[in-house]
Amino acid sequence: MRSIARRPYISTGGEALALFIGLRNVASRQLRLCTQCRSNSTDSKSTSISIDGKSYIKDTWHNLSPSISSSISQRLHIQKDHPICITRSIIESRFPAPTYKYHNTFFPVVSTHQNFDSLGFPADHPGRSKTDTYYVNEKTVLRTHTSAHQADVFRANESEGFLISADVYRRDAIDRSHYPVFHQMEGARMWDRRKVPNGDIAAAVWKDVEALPKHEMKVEDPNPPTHPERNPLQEGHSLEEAEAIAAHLKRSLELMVVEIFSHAKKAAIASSPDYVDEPLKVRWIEAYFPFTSPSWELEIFWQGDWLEVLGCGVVKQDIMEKAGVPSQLGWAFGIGLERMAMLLFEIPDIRLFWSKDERFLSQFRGLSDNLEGLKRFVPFSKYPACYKDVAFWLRSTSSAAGGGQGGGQDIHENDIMEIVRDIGGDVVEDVIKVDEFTHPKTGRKSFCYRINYRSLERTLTNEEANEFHERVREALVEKLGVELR
Ligand code: FA5
Ligand code: MG
Repeated sequence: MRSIARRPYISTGGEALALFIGLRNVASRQLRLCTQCRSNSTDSKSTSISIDGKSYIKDTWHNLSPSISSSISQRLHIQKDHPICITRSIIESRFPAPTYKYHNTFFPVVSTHQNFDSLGFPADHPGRSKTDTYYVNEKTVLRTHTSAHQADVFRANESEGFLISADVYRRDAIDRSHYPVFHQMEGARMWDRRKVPNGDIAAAVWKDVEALPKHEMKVEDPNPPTHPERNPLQEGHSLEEAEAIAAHLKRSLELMVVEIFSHAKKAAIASSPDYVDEPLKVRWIEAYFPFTSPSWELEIFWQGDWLEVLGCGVVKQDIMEKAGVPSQLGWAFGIGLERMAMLLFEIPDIRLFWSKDERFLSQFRGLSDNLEGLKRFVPFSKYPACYKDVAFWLRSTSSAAGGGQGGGQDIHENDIMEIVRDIGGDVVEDVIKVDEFTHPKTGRKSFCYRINYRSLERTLTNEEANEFHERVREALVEKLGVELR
């Protein structure tokens, strides 16, 4: 377990997905019960759904819960003075226009082609499963990452580089650094063989690396730039090209981290003048994505553990070819904006980003216009936790939390998480499996989950927690057919 994003996660389906496409942070998230569902509407009987004024036909693939539908399009990344918006603009400052063109308003509903096929996900890739992705219908999803727009922006070919910030959606488990709606920033930078002097990409990229500022931050990077099995060089790229592109990518992202932490340090000093700076620990690790090779993730040591903040790599050349720009080579990355904002402001819980509480929002007011006033977040209070367990038998043929392998009933842990989310909303802090048992004679499986009910805004009474918990128990029986113990 290398980061808080990698707590033990027992869904084998999820883990397979996670390891394969780099969506390794399959711990958890949950939903607020939204009070401002204006235009997005769905009900289980209706045959269509309206999302931000656009109508979509529902089919058997449709799996948007009412709470996820109602949370679409809040676009925290463009809400002035919101910490996600402030974090976005600090990162953008390291990727200046006109080299980088900014795209901040792409629509969240995309085709499965955009989200998966255009990026080379195989047809049977677990990332496409209904347990991990929100489907509007068979061919349409809520984007699970900003990479869904990569190919289109490469095809438009309007700039040497770009940044795409947007809300993204994933079905997942529940904890403090995961949420079913979060924000990512995609970045890319290309060099064109036909435009660089003598067609020498490596030389042109190194020249651009030299033009980037240097930094003093210590970075662990123990692996070679490419590795034949673990992190292969692409056919058609020379080692010199890949090394130069990797150097530009890593330096650019390290400078982004330095920028965030220089603001974080100023904020810490503004909050407590006797603050003692601790050296920042940052490391590159090898990764895998179907659309980059070689690939890496960047982790930052935070609050006693490694936190993964981004994935990146050298863009697969067939993506450029299919986008009609075969002579271009370059890099791409995808950053979790919540994660960076948590580091910047010391925000302890990802649910807070959705808070409408003045005690939260007022702490960031004015910052979009003047970053000088940036301070660390002051938690308003830590309200008591209320733990409740639910234990149940699966139907005898089922294989719970196994993504469906083993035959029989199809229960995936994400289905359990979604039931809890839909009932408890932001009152649930986390959900963990605390026990698993197979009956020695019947072979029947039993699970016990511990749900932590804790509001960020007030003390929850035991009666209220009991009421949520009772509804969770009933829904587990009704929707998953389990037998309570
Ligand atoms: C991706 O989504 C890739 N599209 C990133 C990428 C882009 C790779 C371009 C290569 C080239 P991943 O699933 O690891 O990768 O997510 C990227 C980041 O999003 C993570 O490092 C993390 O910071 C953030 N993230 C992922 N899941 C969650 C979540 N549930 N809640 C909050 N942040 C999350
Ligand atoms: Mg990842």
